Amino acid sequence: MAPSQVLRSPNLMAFAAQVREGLSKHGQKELPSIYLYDQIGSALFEVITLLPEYGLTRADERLIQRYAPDILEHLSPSVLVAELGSGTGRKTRWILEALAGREQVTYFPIDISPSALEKCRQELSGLGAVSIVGLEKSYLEGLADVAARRRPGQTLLVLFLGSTIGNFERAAAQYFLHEIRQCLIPGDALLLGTDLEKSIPDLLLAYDDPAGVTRAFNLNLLARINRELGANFVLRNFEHEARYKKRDRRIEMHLRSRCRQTVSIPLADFTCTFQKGETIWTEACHKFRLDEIRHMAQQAGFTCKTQWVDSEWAFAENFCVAENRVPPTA
Ligand code: AVI
Repeated sequence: MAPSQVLRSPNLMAFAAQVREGLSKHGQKELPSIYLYDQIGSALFEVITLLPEYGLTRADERLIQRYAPDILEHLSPSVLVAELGSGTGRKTRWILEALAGREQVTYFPIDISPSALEKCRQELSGLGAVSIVGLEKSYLEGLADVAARRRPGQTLLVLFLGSTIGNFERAAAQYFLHEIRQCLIPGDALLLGTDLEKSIPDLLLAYDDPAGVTRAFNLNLLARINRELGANFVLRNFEHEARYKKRDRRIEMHLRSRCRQTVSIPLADFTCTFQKGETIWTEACHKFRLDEIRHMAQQAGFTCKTQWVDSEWAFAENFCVAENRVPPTA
């Protein structure tokens, strides 16, 4: 792509600006984790969800499959379902099937990626009583859009699955829940998937699997910068590292420079030097405690009515209902 064309693409400009900002930080260099999920990164993430060491997604799906009827019991008839991040639709199917057994349902997957929305539509297209309306928007813009479409008497069920909330800093996660609540009315519901604290060796294996899929997922971020911003990262000069930060109760993914090296990123108009051993922090995956989630929900104006916990992999599905009062943000 010629530079003049590139300048006309706001997404690419934002990507270039954030790469430049993150890599010019003094101290810890960073890259935003959202950029892990291009077409190749999303495909690699799908493989991660199948790895025996990464039990998170299977736990999420088991809980949804098992408790979909209980979720329904909490919801009055006439439900609109909005999902933040469309995923593959595999887990959502259980909820939609259960709802479709009692009423016509409209499902709004919300995702900035058109290809993710298309995949989700393909996966769920066979469900008779479900209309799928994909919204190519940010989570909160999409949710505000769904809220504006609701008719009187309709209840909104928001799905935020897969512990994506864990990829936010804790304060940002709290703020985000509050923002979700602002789009809802009392009685609306949020189903929130959260990965729980577990043994550190298990966590390290989940994020540094022996088959090297997570390694490829992490390194693809540099490959993406090469592809889209014309950079010259030599992937072999970086190694994947997963660390557990006890104080923050999170896994951090890093890319460690194996040598002193200089990389140029033409479309970000930037050259970056790495020392041997220096890392780029690419993702944070926070782990939660059950009481902490109840507290976060309450601070955001929800009551956590039920928490279902998987018996094989410590993961919780939290069913939260919007309260009458929205507390002010801290
Ligand atoms: C998407 N997200 C919930 C995953 C996680 O576990 O935090 C992303 C991931 N990164 C490496 N493996 C999985």
